[in-house]
Amino acid sequence: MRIAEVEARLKTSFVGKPIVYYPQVSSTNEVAKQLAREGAAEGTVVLAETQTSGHGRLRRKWFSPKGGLWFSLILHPKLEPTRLPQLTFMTAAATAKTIKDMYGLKAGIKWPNDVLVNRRKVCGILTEGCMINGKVKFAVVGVGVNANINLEELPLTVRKRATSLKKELGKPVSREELLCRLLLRMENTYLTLQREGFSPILEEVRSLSVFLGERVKIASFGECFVGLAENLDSDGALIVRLENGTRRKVVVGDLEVLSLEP
Ligand code: BT5
Repeated sequence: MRIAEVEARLKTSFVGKPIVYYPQVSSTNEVAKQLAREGAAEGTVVLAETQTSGHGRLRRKWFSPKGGLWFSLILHPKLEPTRLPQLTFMTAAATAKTIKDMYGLKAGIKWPNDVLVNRRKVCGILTEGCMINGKVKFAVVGVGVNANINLEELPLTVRKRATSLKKELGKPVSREELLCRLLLRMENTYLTLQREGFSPILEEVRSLSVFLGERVKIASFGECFVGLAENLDSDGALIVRLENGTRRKVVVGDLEVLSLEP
């Protein structure tokens, strides 16, 4: 990554100021949390070429070979702790829109934290918060975009459901340009969230969704069930209509869109 080029082209007012760059780290989220504890400013981005222990939710492994865009953004949001998932939705919307606009690819959001292109995962998002006395002291939003990675570097089970921008376009992308555009979109979406609340973001997520109106399988707290993904409630929880007609609200879980399975 040519950081000087990114710094020269970045049009944000605070996101990506500064970008703290490493050839390799354990996880950009871990480094960002440490910097935030030490007082790093809102907007600081930690970016690495590779991660040795990149992770997803529930400490699942996030494979981070060379060629990807692996970064974490430090924020100081005015949000109740239970509303932190709004940062994930905001980032998913920003990423899907950036990919659509820049490359004309059909990018969509799969609840709660994936961006898909052609039914396969191109990006995963992990938001972590640090709470003090019931208030959010800071949040770290980790973003992993399979920009130019070789899919052969992912294990077979992961590869089946994954893609990269390079694979979809048949040629590599400029990661510098992608990062500049994505950070600008994240900043604008974050400012919208802070000024106007979650509803404009929710509308974007709904319009970019690949799961609403679909038959889905949900895994939540060790339980599995199938139903129709009917809607998102005002907090982003998923409303599923079960096959017996009752509705269920899912706040945390994994979703498979049955009709979209690659
Ligand atoms: C996520 O978790 O999708 C969140 C991933 C966040 C990664 C970023 S990279 C920068 C920052 N630093 C970190 O340490 N993390 C963040 P989850 O929904 O739990 O999905 C994890 C699952 O995605 C794994 O169990 C695999 O099945 C799959 N997976 C792992 N690596 C992948 C990759 N490179 N591309 C597509 N899928 C992958």
